[in-house]
Amino acid sequence: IFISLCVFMAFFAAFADAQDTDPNMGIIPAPVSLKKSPGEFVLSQETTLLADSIDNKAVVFLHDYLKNNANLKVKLQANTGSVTANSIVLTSKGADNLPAGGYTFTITPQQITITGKGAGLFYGVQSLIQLVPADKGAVAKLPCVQINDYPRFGYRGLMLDVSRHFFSVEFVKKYIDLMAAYKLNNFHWHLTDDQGWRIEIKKYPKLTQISSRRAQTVIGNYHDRTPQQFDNTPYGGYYTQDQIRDVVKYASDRYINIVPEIEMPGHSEAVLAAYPELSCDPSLTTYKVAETWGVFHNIYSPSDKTFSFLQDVLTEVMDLFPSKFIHVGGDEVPKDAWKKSEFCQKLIKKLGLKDDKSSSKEDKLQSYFIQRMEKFVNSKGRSIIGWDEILEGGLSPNATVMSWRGEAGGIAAAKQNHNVIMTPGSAGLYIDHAQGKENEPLSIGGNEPLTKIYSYNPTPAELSPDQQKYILGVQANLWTEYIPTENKVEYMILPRILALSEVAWTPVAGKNYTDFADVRLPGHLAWFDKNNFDYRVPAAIGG
Ligand code: TNX
Repeated sequence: IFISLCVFMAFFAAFADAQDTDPNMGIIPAPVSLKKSPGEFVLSQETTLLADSIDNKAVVFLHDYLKNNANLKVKLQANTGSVTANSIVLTSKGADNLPAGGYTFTITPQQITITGKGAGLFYGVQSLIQLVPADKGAVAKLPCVQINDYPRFGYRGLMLDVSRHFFSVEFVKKYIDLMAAYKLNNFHWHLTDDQGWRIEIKKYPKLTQISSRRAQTVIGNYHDRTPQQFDNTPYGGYYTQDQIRDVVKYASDRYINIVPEIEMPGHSEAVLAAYPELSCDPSLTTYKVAETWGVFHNIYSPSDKTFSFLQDVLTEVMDLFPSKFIHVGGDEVPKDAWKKSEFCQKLIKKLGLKDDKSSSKEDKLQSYFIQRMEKFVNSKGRSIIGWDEILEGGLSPNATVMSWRGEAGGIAAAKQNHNVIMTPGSAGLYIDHAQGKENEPLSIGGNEPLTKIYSYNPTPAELSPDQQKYILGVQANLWTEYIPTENKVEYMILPRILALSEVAWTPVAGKNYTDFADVRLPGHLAWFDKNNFDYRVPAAIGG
């Protein structure tokens, strides 16, 4: 009888396994390992939340979430050590050997236990939250499970361009909330560009008085060069330093670092409109905050005036943002203004810069520019990130490269033992591009469906395992030339950032597009519906 019982149980287990239509329990990004067991935990108003410390960020987050989103007011109590039935235990005890950002998460019929330190505990809470149906109230039944989880990459980024179009503090927080829900941890805030400067700098008031406003904006698809028309409407906006501090704290409460970007030496026309003395030709009176898109030829002069301006700006920026990384741009810098400038040519001679096969003397001048800024940033204990053009003319000694023009820049940088963040447009990470071929709202063009971003692997096979260690992580970018509204931001990022989160978090072996898109995603789309988020229905769902 015993043997036949065992055979039956083995058969039953195999059968139950084969029947498991949702092996990741709906969680996005898919955890490293998840084992279900029989039984369930009933979460209700009677459940107690026990924490090492009741003001821990993850604890506060969960308590607030249950109250505000699941209609469950659970008691919050410091854990005195005695095991209590019907409790959620959040603890960092026993978490010392977990990988950075890692957590374990166990549900038994008596107790939910999440073990993790710092961000790890917070990520465990995010996984739990995904199991609690929103607006349930009264009781939620959670199946028993044992999850061990940790991120594949330390840098899991999402960029928002607030220069081309400006977004309110309230909306930026919403963007940050979405990042937190999917365990993304670096918000790259693109704060300056030709079309508008968006951060208050006390020492240079004209940046907010003049550079933050443009007289009008081109309408229609400018990149297609269809006839240009303008909306004849002034447009502007900026964040005060108090608002920035508030957002930094909000993000940090969610274990999200904010990487501020101050563009140099290009994408700086808006600054030159206010401070033409920083340009190569201060006698010109035509500098204005740009009203169209693309690349502009007026750039900073590599003069002492410019360097002291940028150092002053970065000093205030570093006071506001605790981020180890400060992004200094460096992309798309046409060098014709430098070629024409007598001052630049003299400087090139003085520095002994010469054309060679791989770079022009002006490229080398850009490298000099970025290196000088890097020295300053490093002197404050921070590091720079630059777009991959900073490789041209020689990489600054400690710079991290954001590889956007394909992976080539990232590969070259890793081979030079430099840190890299992969964000190649060619892999679907330019989420300002359309999500399908037809019936999409006006966009810069392209066709970057969910499948494409999902299948990206940020560690190029051509790098050795040692070189792959320089790939800190991966990021998607939302440029907003054609994205003037909050709804459209949501539509462009959802659900693509869910695919991004799995690229950044889940080991390659744990990824499965069908499980992601057909099994787990629908529950998240329902959550978007409930919370009134706009999103793109992926083509694969519903036919
Ligand atoms: C290139 S990506 C840019 C941006 C544009 C974007 C449009 C990068 C570093 N620069 O200035 O907004 O293309 O997709």
